Amino acid sequence: MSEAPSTSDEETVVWRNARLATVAEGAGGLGVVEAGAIVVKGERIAYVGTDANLPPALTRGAAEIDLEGRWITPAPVDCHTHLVYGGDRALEFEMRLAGASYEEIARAGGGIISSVKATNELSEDELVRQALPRLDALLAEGVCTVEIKSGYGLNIDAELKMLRAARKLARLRPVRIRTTYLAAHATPEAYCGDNAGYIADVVVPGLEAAARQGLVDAVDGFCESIAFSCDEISRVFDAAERLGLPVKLHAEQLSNLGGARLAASRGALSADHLEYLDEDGARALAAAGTVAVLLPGAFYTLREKQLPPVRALRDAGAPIAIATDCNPGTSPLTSLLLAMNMSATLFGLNVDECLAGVTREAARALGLLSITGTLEVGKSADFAVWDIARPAELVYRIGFNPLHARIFRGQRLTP
Ligand code: DI6
Ligand code: FE
Repeated sequence: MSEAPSTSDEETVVWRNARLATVAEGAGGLGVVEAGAIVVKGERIAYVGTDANLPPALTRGAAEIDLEGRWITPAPVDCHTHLVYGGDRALEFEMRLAGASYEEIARAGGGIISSVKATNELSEDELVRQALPRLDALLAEGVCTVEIKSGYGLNIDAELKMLRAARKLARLRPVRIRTTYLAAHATPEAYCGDNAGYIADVVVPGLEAAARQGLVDAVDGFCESIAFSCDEISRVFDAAERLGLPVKLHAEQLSNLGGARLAASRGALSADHLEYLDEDGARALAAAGTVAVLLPGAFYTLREKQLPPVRALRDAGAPIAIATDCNPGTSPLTSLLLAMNMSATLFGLNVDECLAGVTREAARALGLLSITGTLEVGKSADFAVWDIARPAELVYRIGFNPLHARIFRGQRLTP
């Protein structure tokens, strides 16, 4: 995958007197460079290293920005969101706090079906309008790349509408958006539990339409006893394969159906949630290079007790990413900083794993590692400048945003 190349007459900017966490693979830990500098030529990174070694040929006539010792990291990537949806579920939350059960809430019109109703009722423009504040919250923390799923339409027109709304966000804000088709999220009530019928009538033809219209970058499904079985998801993955689209999967969130193994066997980009993953599953992910995406916002909101098997993932050598899972039901979270803190405090990830999890590994989970996710020459100049004394502060604080500047494709943007 490539983006427009830089041309030689483009503006050059030198960001100097900075401390860098390059997060480059093989650099060891966070790839820290003290007294560092980054040279940006047009949209791309042309140099990453020490201030002292800056090549004069690169910096002649360049604009200079003194960062006074601030830290630069790769721009965070939110690799799993359901950011586009209609309405909210605050009332349902309130009912739950008052002691209502899920059944009672569903009978009162709550649950995922209420988000489907609200999403179907809105126009594309209204969906965009409701999604913008959530996107802006992510961007305010330096995020430059966001994955957005469909999955609250559950009919072909509404799924396509969600994907168009997600793509439109990238025309309204300086951000890279990747869209994922998730019609296999729930089966609409009218199908009375006929998952196979829904997949044949809606999920597969909708995917073909989305691919024809160039609206989709990847295909996802919800593999769970309350959603779709491995066999049913396989039909969706077959269609993705025919269309040449990469796959990913919500797997092992509430039980172990072997979804992660299925995802790995299909060379999936990622398997997400994974609280109930077993050691075999962790080894399968590692062997396939499928990224394990942890979603602490859903774990927290659902007051889950089953922790994702972080040690098994580490031992197997599986790549681990972190995302918000921003959605109206189980993770109304729009902060990757908080997701990092939760991953450390709830799941036991260390600082290096947290920071790599929202940058390098999140980019890998989207198939974008050649473009973004680390500070390396040739990549898109997507980075965040922070008012911090050490990277641990990004993980340690709760509800505090130390962003100084967000740089997307070489453009400095106000937070
Ligand atoms: N995993 C979840 O927890 C949700 N979707 C998913 O794939 C729930 C979505 C919702 O309740 O709106
Ligand atoms: Fe999700």
